[in-house]
Amino acid sequence: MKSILRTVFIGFVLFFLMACLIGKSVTGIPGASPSNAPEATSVSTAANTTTAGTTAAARGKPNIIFILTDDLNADEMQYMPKMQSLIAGQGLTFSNYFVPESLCCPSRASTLRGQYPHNTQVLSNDPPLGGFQKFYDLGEDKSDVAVWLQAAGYHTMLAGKYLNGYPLKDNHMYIPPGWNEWYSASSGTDAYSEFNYTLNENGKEVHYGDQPQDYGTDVYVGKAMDFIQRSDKAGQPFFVYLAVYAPHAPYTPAPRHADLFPEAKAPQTPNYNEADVSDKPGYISNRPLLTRKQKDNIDTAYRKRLQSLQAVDEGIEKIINTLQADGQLDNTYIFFTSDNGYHLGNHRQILGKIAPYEEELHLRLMVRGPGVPAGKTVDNLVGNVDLAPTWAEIGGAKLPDFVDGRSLVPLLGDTPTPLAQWRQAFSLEWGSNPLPALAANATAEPTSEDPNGELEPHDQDQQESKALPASVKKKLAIPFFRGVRTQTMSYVEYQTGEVELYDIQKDPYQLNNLAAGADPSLLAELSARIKELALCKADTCRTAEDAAFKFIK
Ligand SMILES: [Ca+2]
Ligand SMILES: [Ca+2]
Repeated sequence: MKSILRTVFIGFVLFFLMACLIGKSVTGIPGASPSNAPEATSVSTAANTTTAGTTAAARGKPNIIFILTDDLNADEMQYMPKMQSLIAGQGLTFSNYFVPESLCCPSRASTLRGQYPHNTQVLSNDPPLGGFQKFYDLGEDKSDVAVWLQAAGYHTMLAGKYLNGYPLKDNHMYIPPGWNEWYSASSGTDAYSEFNYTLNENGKEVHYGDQPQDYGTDVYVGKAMDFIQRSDKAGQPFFVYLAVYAPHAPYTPAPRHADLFPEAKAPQTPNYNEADVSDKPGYISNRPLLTRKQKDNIDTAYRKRLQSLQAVDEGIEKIINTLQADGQLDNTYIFFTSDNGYHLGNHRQILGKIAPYEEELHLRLMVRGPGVPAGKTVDNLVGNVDLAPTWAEIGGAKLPDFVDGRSLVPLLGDTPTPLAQWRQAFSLEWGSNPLPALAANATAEPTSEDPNGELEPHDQDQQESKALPASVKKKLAIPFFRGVRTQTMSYVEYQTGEVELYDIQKDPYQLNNLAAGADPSLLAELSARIKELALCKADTCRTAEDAAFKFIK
């Protein structure tokens, strides 16, 4: 706790020093409309008098910046003091933001298309269940949020990680439609290490080596800053999709941050190395307690993860300074989140994702922008499927009929939609669609293979699993599941017939699976809702999500 406070404090001090040095308020005016005068006036006194005239109001449409981390969990977001002060502190924190599937490629496909994984059909990182190849084969890149925003007049750019499995094997310089500028690795998985990688930069391959200035996060941030300045000069509204690899394995920090957090240890939450797992499904209850070596590995990973985040945090400040200098800060929405969460010893899992627990699925979304009140929290149930429709509404883009999610614009102002009039249920998913047997066949075998395939560096869970005998490996594989998250409960049905029910308000660490002794009416209601959500499309998703529950007290 002390170290968190210290980090936050240092962040605030640096932030205010910096604000003083550049002689203008970086804090902006919370909730100011683009036409509000004071901020525009203060900006026009700065050196950029040529661009000051091209202010928000004249340009019409607001800019949209999306900053996406990779595998960052909600707890670790505390270690980004600049993000906390410059985005959350100047905007909203969505406390109930979820991803339906805690895995890179499915989450990113859902984000780009506004659809649950069972509708994008991108269900894993690699073919045949998923990967970029599947997204491409299904033609989904021809209609995603980049295409919609570009059609609405936006100058669009992607820097960093796209979908796992990009580039295509037989067309490795392919750039998906909708992107005016493109900076993504043209050489498979090498960008995860942050050094010695090659980018496809708008059709030209550029290699980055092993020098400090080649560090991936810094490079992507630099591309975004350059793009923002050029778009601003051109007088075009812009959409930036900045997807850093941090803090994904192998968790490489920038050299300047490699000595930070020397004492940090993974949070010893009540479910860390859970003592009694007899309530859990087999893939957890068959796990032995963590060994000393595994605990050390988790702590080392945790330190490196926190270190690797610091360049992202600095990048956020640089981008905000760039917007400020261009007079665009008050006309720009900035969204920050992660593609999925991560477990570090929770429920005896080592390091990884996919399982339907809070550490994996329950994230935070931070948003600042025109009219967004500062420093507030919104508790409505929202998720990655809502991002594309939100950006489409902000940008005045036409939304295709296939979208499952909903715009968050009604939640971005001073009077958000009341919880009772909002979504009551969110779908949780992992595995083939439809499931071969959804809670119908207790003997069905878990079929999850190696979900990370070769399309991203393996997490410790996969690495250790590889060395185990096949029979043990099978016991520890996460069976396919469908589930539902409500405001207060999490309910999951596995392909094996196992079920889990948690009261998240009473048991936020999911220590006591209540399924065995639960009210049969409640279980039946939740089970019926899962079946509706698992098969829903567009309007039928929203109907299934919005229906009130009778048996949740
Ligand atoms: Ca990820
Ligand atoms: Ca337990």
